[in-house]
Amino acid sequence: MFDLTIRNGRISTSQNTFVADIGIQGGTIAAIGENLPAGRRDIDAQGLWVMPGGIDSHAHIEQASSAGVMCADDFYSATVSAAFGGTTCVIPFAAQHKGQQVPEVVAAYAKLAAEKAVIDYGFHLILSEITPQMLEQDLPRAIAEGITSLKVYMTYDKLKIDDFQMLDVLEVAGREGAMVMVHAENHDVIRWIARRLLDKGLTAPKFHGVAHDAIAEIEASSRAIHLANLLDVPILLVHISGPEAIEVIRSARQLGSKVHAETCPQYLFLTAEDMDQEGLEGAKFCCSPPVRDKAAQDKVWQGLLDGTLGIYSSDHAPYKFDESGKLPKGDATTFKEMANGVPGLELRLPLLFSEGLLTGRLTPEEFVRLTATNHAYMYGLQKRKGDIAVGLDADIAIWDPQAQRSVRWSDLHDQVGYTPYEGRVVNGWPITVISRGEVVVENAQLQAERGRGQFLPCECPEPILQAAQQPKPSDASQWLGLKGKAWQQY
Ligand code: DUC
Ligand code: ZN
Ligand code: ZN
Ligand code: ZN
Repeated sequence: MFDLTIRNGRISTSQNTFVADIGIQGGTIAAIGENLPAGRRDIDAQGLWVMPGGIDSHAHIEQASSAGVMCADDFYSATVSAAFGGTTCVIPFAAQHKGQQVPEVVAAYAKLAAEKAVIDYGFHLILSEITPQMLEQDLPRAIAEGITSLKVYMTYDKLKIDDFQMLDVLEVAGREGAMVMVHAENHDVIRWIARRLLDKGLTAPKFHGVAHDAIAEIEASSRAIHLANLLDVPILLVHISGPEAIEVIRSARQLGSKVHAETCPQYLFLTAEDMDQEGLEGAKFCCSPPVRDKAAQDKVWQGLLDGTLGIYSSDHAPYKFDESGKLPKGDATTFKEMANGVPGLELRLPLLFSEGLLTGRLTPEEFVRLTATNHAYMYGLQKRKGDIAVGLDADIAIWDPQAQRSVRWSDLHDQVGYTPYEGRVVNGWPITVISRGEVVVENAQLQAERGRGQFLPCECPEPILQAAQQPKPSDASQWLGLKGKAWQQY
């Protein structure tokens, strides 16, 4: 007898879609088939869509920004919010601020998450101060202990690393088996445009978008790709916002670069017009890179469809719309001082389900890969998570495709105080959410205890393993410097 049987749902995996039952035993999927034996509990999923729970591999939780602004969500509210939106696994950041040592940073985040998370989680590390101790000891150890992804920034005064440091990080990552995630924007381009705008008294939120010109994103993306090429290691460019960077990535991939890329709901569902509002209201829509225009949205959809953008994460960056968050100087806050980022943990899946899946833009399998499977492979969790298959954790979201909701922040479960998607109508909603075989959300109620979520040590990311097995770069790659590296002989 199973612990739980889900009956007659329309199951979508990363590979196909079919009607069947799922038998769950001991937290994992024990059987998929027709007329399975009863469970201690049976869930009737007739007419409902049964999909893997989402993996959100980019979320800032209980993290202080480099400017010292605290996230509104802790590991409890963030993971509750995620669960209500059909996400059953998150990979937030353990963020090093300058002066901190990696082991203490990891221990502090691990403790917070262990006490509060209601769904399973891994971690990435954010590196802001690259030291010999970090490169020689702390990173190899963290990677061996299951933190196999490292985020670095090319912008922000207190986070930015230089190219020399990036090469050091890339070398360690390549050797030890970690993925380097890059926030690619050219710091000086942004600073230079911003100074010009501020000198003219142009301080409104919409000028954030003007300052973060797409050139900043293309230049830094290209530079990051070339630095990775020097060492022939994979990288992941996070939160790609528009066509220019997508084109850079697409052509680099064609020429043999091992570059992977992520985008987020804001780049599909918001535009620069949202930032252009009375007073400081537009700050609710400010993130970095900024949202662009309608034409850019179309290109981002294309990038998802053609595989250039393989990862769809929220980049949940939950800052309240007040002096504790977005507006450190109250009404006098300029675009340069606003905390950057938008919330999205709960709505990431419903938005894509409504606008991608139900509109026919994405197949169910594409939806599954973009929201779960690709994340699992990217971060070395595919033996546990990311699909519906026998032996995997029973992390499942059961969707009602007929449900319709008008989004209101007051119905969500984060602590941010607003949502940039207020009033938007979404079709389809995850009505029952299961984590390791336990129902955690049902009838719009949370059924999970604080702290039930488990830490997931991540294995070596699949793209790193693949890169190690790839044949030598082709002739076409020659101009990228992928062939014949003289310096490597020495
Ligand atoms: N980068 C992120 O990854 N998230 C929020 C803001 C930022 O700059
Ligand atoms: Zn970033
Ligand atoms: Zn800015
Ligand atoms: Zn982020």
